Amino acid sequence: MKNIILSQSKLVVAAILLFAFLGVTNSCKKSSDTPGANEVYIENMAFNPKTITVAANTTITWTNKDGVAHTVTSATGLFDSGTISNNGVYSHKFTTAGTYSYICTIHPDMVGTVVVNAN
Ligand SMILES: [Cu+2]
Repeated sequence: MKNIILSQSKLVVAAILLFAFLGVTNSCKKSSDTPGANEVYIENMAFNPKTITVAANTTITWTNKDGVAHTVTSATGLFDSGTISNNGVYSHKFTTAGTYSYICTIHPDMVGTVVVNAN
């Protein structure tokens, strides 16, 4: 009888540890934030992904994950976000196939490219 109680309590401990482990791995997944299909994160002074490829008529959304302000500014003047502060977002719909280079005007070393494929 004592052995049964002992093994049951071991089982309970094992179950608690398992749930705790699952909880930890689950929260890790949530915190390792990655941009979605039509999304660019501005983080660590860079555009992520640096090159994004979408179909024509797709709206791309940039989110500034940095503590400092950035811009998303077309090299040809096609689009310009203006200043995007921390957690700010900017969206632009790309209607025409082509390759569009852009920079952050505050940090001109930050460059990105949008490749738009014809539908
Ligand atoms: Cu910047």
